[in-house]
Amino acid sequence: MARLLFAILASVIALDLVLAFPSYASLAGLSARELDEIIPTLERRVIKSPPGPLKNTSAVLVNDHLHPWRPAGKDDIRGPCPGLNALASHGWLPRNGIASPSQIITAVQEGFNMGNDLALVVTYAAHLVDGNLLTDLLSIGGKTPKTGPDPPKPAIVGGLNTHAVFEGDTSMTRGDAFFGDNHSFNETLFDQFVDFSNKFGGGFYNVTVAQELRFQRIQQSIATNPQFSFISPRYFTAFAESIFPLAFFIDGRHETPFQLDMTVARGFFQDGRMPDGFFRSNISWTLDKIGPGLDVVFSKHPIEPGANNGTVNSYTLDPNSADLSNFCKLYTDFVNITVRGLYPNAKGTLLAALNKNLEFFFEGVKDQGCEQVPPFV
Ligand code: HEM
Ligand SMILES: *[C@@H]1O[C@H](CO)[C@@H](O)[C@H](O)[C@H]1NC(C)=O
Ligand SMILES: *[C@@H]1O[C@H](CO)[C@@H](O)[C@H](O)[C@H]1NC(C)=O
Ligand SMILES: *[C@@H]1O[C@H](CO)[C@@H](O)[C@H](O)[C@H]1NC(C)=O
Ligand SMILES: *[C@@H]1O[C@H](CO)[C@@H](O)[C@H](O)[C@H]1NC(C)=O
Ligand SMILES: *[C@@H]1O[C@H](CO)[C@@H](O)[C@H](O)[C@H]1NC(C)=O
Ligand SMILES: *[C@@H]1O[C@H](CO)[C@@H](O)[C@H](O)[C@H]1NC(C)=O
Ligand SMILES: CC(=O)N[C@H]1CO[C@H](CO)[C@@H](O)[C@@H]1O
Repeated sequence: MARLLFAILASVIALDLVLAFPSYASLAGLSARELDEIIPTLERRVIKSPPGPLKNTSAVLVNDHLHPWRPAGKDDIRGPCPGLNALASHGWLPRNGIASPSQIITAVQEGFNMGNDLALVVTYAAHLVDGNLLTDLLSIGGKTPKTGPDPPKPAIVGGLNTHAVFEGDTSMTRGDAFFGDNHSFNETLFDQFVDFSNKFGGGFYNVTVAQELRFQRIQQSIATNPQFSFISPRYFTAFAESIFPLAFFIDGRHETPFQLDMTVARGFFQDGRMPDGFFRSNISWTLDKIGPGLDVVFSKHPIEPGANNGTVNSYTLDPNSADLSNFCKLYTDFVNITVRGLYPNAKGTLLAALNKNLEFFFEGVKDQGCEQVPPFV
């Protein structure tokens, strides 16, 4: 009797999980049984191939009458990325913050002039770990709106959230996950961004500030976060995100490029808001254009991949992690270790969707001379 009751209870709980499963939540890390229960409830969508590069990469007005800023509504999702938050708050992405990879690639190209290869790499990397490969949807944030009964079940996490995979430590304006909130704009950290811009950039964020602030944030994480992790892929994205404000948040008609004004910076970081009359960059920021920027930020204070070992001030190098001198290892390890580790139980339609997305991800890196990892079987 007790067993029967238990079985009924267990299936009720499982049903709850299924009913509450949002269409954009990731299937990564689920057991074979959970996958069997959830997959049939999802409305599968045709996986669209990503768009190609922009035909015309000139600076154009992107804060235009079709794309006015509006604050996020109460059910709209926003997350740790000020670039994607801005695209959603200006309607270049669906304002609810849930989009397909193709929509994201179109939006980052048209809205900010991100190059096609960089857009493919970043978007599919995020989708493979944080998106739903069957519904072809990804949320740009971490919060799952309350669905189902009250009190809500523990939130099923969707969005840019898998810690140390994409979302990661040592952000400029967001705290480390160890301290609780890794998504929200943090005023104390932004004050430091301003201080450093005053001290090293004459009141602007420039390459010198990027170098010093990146190092400062790493030192702070080493000194305060016992679980600080700074290995690939986060290692790469942290350096890239130090350059992104200079590439993407500066008006494309600017006479003196690579100097970001503090009011403009606050608009983007805090509110996902482009300045009035904002023109996107007039440079198509491909991997080859952005890559040297990462090296420049690194070169001032070279610090190799590593992690604290459970106590603060214990940063230990990790020779197994890809570093800036080995971009293809970033790709290969991401596929062979990270993605494979998240989907040990993929079969059937999920396996097919996984391989299709891995193919699109490879499209982004193939010009870097990387060898394609064979499809999963
Ligand atoms: C193409 C798809 C993109 C994805 C999937 C993506 C994802 C992310 C994620 C997950 C983070 C948080 C990392 C962390 O701190 O934990 C982040 C940070 C950041 N992203 Fe994006 N991003 C994308 C495009 C962009 C674009 C187009 C811009 C600029 C217009 C941008 C600018 C930034 C900046 C500046 C940060 C650093 C925030 C900080 O350190 O405080 N991103 N992005
Ligand atoms: C590209 O777009 C810019 C800005 O809209 C425009 O002035 C220019 O004529 C376009 N170039 C071509 C070749 O269409
Ligand atoms: C913001 O970051 C500072 C410095 O890391 C931290 O002390 C503070 O608790 C954070 N504030 C919030 C609201 O999370
Ligand atoms: C950043 O600005 C400061 C102050 O004007 C200047 O000394 C420094 O050379 C600038 N850095 C770069 C890379 O231009
Ligand atoms: C972008 O605009 C700047 C400033 O007007 C100009 O010097 C530069 O040549 C332009 N770059 C491209 C690729 O059009
Ligand atoms: C962590 O690193 C510190 C400093 O290098 C060392 O003293 C400590 O023994 C290490 N702890 C572990 C658990 O490895
Ligand atoms: C990645 O995994 C595939 C399949 O297991 C294997 O053939 C390949 O050698 C691996 N590549 C690397 C660089 O580890
Ligand atoms: C890994 C981790 O701690 N993720 C957290 C990041 O911040 C969001 C929003 O506060 C949380 O929901 C996640 O759990």
